[in-house]
Amino acid sequence: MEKANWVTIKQYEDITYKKCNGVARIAFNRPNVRNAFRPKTTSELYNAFNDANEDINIGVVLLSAEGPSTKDGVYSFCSGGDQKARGHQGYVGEDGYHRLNILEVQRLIRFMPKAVIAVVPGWAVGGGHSLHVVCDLTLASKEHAIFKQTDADVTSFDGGYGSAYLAKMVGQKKAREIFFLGRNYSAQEAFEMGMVNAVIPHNELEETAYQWAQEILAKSPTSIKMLKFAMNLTDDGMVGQQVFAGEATRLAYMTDEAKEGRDAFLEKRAPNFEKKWIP
Ligand code: S0N
Repeated sequence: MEKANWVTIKQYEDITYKKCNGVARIAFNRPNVRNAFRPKTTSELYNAFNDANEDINIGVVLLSAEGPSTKDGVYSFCSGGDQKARGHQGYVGEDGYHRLNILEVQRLIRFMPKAVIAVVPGWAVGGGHSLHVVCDLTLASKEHAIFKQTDADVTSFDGGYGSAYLAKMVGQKKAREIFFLGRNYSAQEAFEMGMVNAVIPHNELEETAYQWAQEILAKSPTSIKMLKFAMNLTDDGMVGQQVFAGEATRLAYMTDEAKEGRDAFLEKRAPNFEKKWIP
């Protein structure tokens, strides 16, 4: 397969954003603080994910990270909320208002009709750990990836996908261990507990992620979309049902029956649905 030849789409401060052959790559770019996210980061992430979502030529998104740190050469995926941007009432943006909006980013990853792959080159910690959990797939660096939940060290708690959904993934006991003890887990350990799809030699990680994306891109877009939404549905309650049904409605609009319903209304006549109740 051809190697990735990334083209920068937009210059951001806290992230990089590139595209190549149907794949978008969004990467944290604050390696000297272990890629912690501040309000600016989450708003840039949302903006880039939204662009990838809207772009009909993009089928897979990689959520990755630049690095290593120029200070000490350590690799990181993301260390969660920036504790230096955290005031007494929460995370403070440049405008002085308290906001973080990382959960909006999580929801966009979860509900977008495209596969999102977390590419974890190093530390995945706190809210950074939650982000890898909410992605559809996770690939981790064999040598450098470390998974850790520090929420209970800094009085934060991801009560949704980061914890409850994690428990569905690795089991209740293991998820409680991860959160209650806050230990470090290697890529291999994370693989064995079911929250990582593959452990990849570090220098092959990015290229492997691109190849996985190309494999997915060769599949039926409708199948990928409906399978993602079907697997989400049972955990997402009525919102999951709404997202799945929205796509079912889009497919229904493409039938002769739907065309007849629309035409009959516009022509001010009774519709003739031919009454085919196919079981
Ligand atoms: C990542 C860790 C384990 C790495 O340890 P290591 O390798 O020993 O490096 P350090 O020397 O500790 O760090 C290197 C430099 O990077 C800075 N830094 C690291 N992490 C952060 C961070 N999160 N914020 C700010 N700075 C960070 C260090 O300060 C150091 O800088 P210098 O060189 O200047 O000294 C280790 O670093 C670590 O444990 N980091 C903290 C992890 C953490 O607790 N993160 C926050 C967890 N909570 C969240 O993420 C909240 C998420 C969230 O926002 C949210 C989620 C769901 C619902 C709501 C919310 C919400 O709060 O709104």
